Amino acid sequence: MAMAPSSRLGPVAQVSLHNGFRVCSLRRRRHVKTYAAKSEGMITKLARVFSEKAKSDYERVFGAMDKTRERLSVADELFTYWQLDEYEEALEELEDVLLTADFGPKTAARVCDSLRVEIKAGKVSDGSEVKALLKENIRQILTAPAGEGGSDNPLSFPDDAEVGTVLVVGVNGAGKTTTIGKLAHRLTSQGVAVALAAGDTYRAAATEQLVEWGKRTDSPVVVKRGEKEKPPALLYRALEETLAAHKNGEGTDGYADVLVCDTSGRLHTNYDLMEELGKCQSSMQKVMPGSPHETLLVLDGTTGLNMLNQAKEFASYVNLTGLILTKLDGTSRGGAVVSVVDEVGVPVRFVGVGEKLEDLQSFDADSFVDAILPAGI
Ligand SMILES: Nc1nc2c(ncn2[C@@H]2O[C@H](COP(=O)(O)OP(=O)(O)O)[C@@H](O)[C@H]2O)c(=O)[nH]1
Ligand SMILES: [Mg+2]
Repeated sequence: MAMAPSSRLGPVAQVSLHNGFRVCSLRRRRHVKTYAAKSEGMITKLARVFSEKAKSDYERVFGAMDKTRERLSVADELFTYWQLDEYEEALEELEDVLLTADFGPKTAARVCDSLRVEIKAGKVSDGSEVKALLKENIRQILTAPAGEGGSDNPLSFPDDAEVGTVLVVGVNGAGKTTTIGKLAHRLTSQGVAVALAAGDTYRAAATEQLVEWGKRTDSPVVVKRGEKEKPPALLYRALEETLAAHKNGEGTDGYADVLVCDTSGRLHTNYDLMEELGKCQSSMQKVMPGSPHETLLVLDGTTGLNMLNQAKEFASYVNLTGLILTKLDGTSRGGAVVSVVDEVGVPVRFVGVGEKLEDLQSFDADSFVDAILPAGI
């Protein structure tokens, strides 16, 4: 649906002119765009953005998992003195160790049950092999939702999508807005143009926070227009404007390859607000069928197994396509990641490992498993 130019430019220009970053943003973006080959499709661009970061991600994830690794290191004693004829007792102890790192009763039992089956079948003979098997079982849980042959790319959009759309949801304080800032940083610094939508309309400070991230990452921000505009209406307008700007081509105000939408934090137990989230999703669908392409649930890793209830609840209102776990840098409850994926069946796409711009890492199951259970006993 075409928009009158004045309404398309309105809110974006207001914010940017007021903060004096619009002019600078366009100039810099043009520069960045020359770096990303023009013929390069968005999918290829994204694949490059994320694969280039893979190596440094590993070191950061390893560092962030210190506390969880420490908890699980108790299991190394079990593996060191492993005796096949006493495996039942050892498996019970292993289950307890997994519980201390918040693997959750269901997942801890499932992991140990499958070890038991393989031990009984004579597939392992010593502790180091049991540890390797444990790691493989966890890796399988983490990779199962994406399926074999699933995309390695933490964000995927249909090849023919003019603009990729991302809806970010979660409870208050989970880290949504910060994560959006980090994500915008990663994308824009590699030549992917990003626009942000300030869908958290209930608190003025929330919009200011996102506008600040817009400035830092050179991304235009669509903000609430008038007192009455509710999140579903704002996201509708944001997507419409972004599509219109995209049609007009690079250099147009609000031009973006990817639109990332913030939402208000809501308690997963608040029925009305959760319903509204469903409306946010459907208003984006109305503008662009198949949208939002990614609906990412941000979960605060320090809350451990509480994440599980939140994830189940959000999954019943919106079509979650991925999880982002934040604050893993400050927790020894990292095992909860495994239980959330196991029980909710949605893959982890990113992990937050600090408050800085660079502290958002693509999630890789192998690196994660190595970080919580390093090689050697
Ligand atoms: N240590 C750490 N802090 C984080 C991380 N992500 C977000 N935070 C902090 O968590 C707090 C809440 O973040 P915010 O983005 O405002 O949450 P929102 O309410 O979900 O939008 C802020 O103080 C952030 O700096 C992370 O990965 N690690
Ligand atoms: Mg926020």
